[in-house]
Amino acid sequence: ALDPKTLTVLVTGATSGIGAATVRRFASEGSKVVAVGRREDRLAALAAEFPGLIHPLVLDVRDFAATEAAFAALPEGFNSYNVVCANAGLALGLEPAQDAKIEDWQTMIDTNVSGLAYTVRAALPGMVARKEGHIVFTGSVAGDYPYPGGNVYGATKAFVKQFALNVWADVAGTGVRVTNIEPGLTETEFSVVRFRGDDAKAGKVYEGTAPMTGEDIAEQVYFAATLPRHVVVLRIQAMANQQSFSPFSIKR
Ligand code: NDP
Ligand code: 8X3
Repeated sequence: ALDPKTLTVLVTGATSGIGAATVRRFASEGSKVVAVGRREDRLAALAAEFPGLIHPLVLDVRDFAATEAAFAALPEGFNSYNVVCANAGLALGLEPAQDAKIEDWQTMIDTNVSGLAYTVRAALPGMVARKEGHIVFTGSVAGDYPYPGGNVYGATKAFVKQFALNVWADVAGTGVRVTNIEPGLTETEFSVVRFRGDDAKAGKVYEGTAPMTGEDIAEQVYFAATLPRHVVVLRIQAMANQQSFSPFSIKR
């Protein structure tokens, strides 16, 4: 396996959930981490946990010009990142398509599709030039399996899945690797965001079951990113032990 101390990991969506756990997983092994998110106070608190190892980067991934400029301006010691976790994303609402708010759809597309593509486009040339890198996407089981109310959210994650494979088609042989991590039920701030701060409603999603945690997913990211360089895991899909599929529904 790769020595984690040789890794510089850029993580988008580092202020919470899977991204924050990923930052901690790598930093606790001595990797350097560029931690990206919009909430500055969260990034500062995270950086204080691992003095000298974390570079906080306040950034909205929906802004390509800002993303490209910020990555190009990273300081010595953090500018030769060789793992990029394109993780920032969100679901908004669970209404059927005919009732969903168009603003919510726009925000999900802007973040999960455009923002993710911007992150890759801004980070990729440097890694290809350095002949060493790894893009680890956070997709979702929602990119494979439909569910009522999943409409645009699931479609953005289907984009992530195909985009990951298409990026791999381009970078195979350059020294850059690609992995799409596709989690199922994971308790983070995901549902609080989806239900606009309604903690009780968010809590019900995980009630009476044992969801995965951000740490569980970070472990999968860490596994894929520390494999020897001749190994590429293209996809990892994981569900909570008590999660499965629904049968087809027949309307009568
Ligand atoms: P959280 O809400 O806990 O974390 C989401 C992160 O994304 C936050 O750090 C947030 O930071 C960041 N983010 C959102 N919008 C932007 C933006 N415009 N610019 C920069 N950062 C942004 O949820 P999760 O940890 O669960 O979500 C992480 C990823 O995992 C998402 O892509 C999600 O779709 C995916 N996922 C989650 C699953 C789950 O069940 N929890 C299952 C499968 C996939 P800030 O607000 O500070 O900018
Ligand atoms: C998040 C998982 O099943 O809530 O991507 O859509 S799910």
